[in-house]
Amino acid sequence: MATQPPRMLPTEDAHDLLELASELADKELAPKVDEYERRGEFPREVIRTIGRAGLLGLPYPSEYGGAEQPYEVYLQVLEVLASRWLAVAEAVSVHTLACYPLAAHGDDAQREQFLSEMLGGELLGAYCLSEPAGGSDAAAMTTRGIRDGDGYRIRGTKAWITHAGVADFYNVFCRTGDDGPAGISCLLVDADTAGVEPQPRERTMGIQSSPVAQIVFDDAPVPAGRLLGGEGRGFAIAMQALDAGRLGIAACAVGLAQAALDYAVSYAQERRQFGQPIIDFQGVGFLLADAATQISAARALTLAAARLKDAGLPFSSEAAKAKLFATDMAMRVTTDAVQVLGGYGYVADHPVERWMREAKILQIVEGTNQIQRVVISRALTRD
Ligand code: COS
Repeated sequence: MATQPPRMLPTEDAHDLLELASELADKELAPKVDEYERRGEFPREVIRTIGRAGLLGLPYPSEYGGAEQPYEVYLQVLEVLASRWLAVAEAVSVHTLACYPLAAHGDDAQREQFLSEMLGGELLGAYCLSEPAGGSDAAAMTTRGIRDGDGYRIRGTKAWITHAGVADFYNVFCRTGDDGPAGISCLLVDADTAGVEPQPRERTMGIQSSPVAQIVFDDAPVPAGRLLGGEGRGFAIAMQALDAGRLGIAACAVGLAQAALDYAVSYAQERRQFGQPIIDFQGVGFLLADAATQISAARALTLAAARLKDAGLPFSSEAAKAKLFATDMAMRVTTDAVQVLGGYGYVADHPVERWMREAKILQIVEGTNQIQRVVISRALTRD
């Protein structure tokens, strides 16, 4: 595509994976997105297909059915999926986030038991951190994991849970002690546990095919063997998972913006006013040039952060910068794409109005862009 620079991928394998993802996105995602979004139906079968194609466990160890790919490769696959169907790419990103606590902090027995099915997409995951009274101040959570015999009972309400009601397992961050972040633990909970009660779906502005709801935990019993990483380790696990997850959101933003640019460019080449294609007016051509530049910058920032992660170097602040920049960029680019189409951009006959609505959530999920600035500014003053 002329609107996109050539990709640099580290291996032949990565090239093949990206090709596979593009084919799958064209064949399985693009033809279905409108209908599923209109009906607000979660495409569970599509996610299974992505799993069977080996694209759900890309950054995880091959020992457990992952593809052991560098994060920079996983993110480029995510970008391609997002350019066809944001909700599906977000589902892959959230699932990848939900696999992190077990993959990185579970013991061998725990990994043995669940990880392969998670990475193969047979089990879909969700991540329960936020609560109705607070999402940004994650350490202020009040949901409790109360010691009960050999295990725990979870009591409280989690909010904004993507995949609520359709997930097979939930990572639940809850309070097993009173001492601030150090009192938080992470429990892996089966969705069909008694007392796990997904509430009615939120009526969202966009990505209607992605179910989001509160989950009430009404003394839900969880065996001690479902504690990941030890008591009191939950907050650090949650933050590490989010560092990586924020890069996933950045990649989704890049894919969404790329789709909007591609659409706006072809429209502007065809649409004629005053005797010429509107792209030949500098007002339109320069706007699209700025969009292309911003997309390239966001992609470069995202992949640079991923390469730090792949090299085992600290990347938290760079991930926050990528999430902040890429999602603000996607909001601007999708809004401009609507403007390029004029009145046609405002009606549902074209996808740009949907993309503009979808971009908004990316500025909010996995830490609002204000929280990204908190992470970045604190890093500026840290040794
Ligand atoms: N990786 C590992 N550990 C981390 C970490 C990270 N990225 N960030 C913080 N921690 C650790 C700290 O080192 C500290 O541990 P010690 O007390 O042992 O030193 C502990 O966690 C508490 O850290 P901090 O004091 O920075 O916590 P705060 O309560 O100030 O919160 C922010 C920090 C605001 C960054 C955090 O609450 C946050 O990210 N909020 C947004 C949550 C979010 O993204 N929600 C979206 C929900 S998922 S859709």
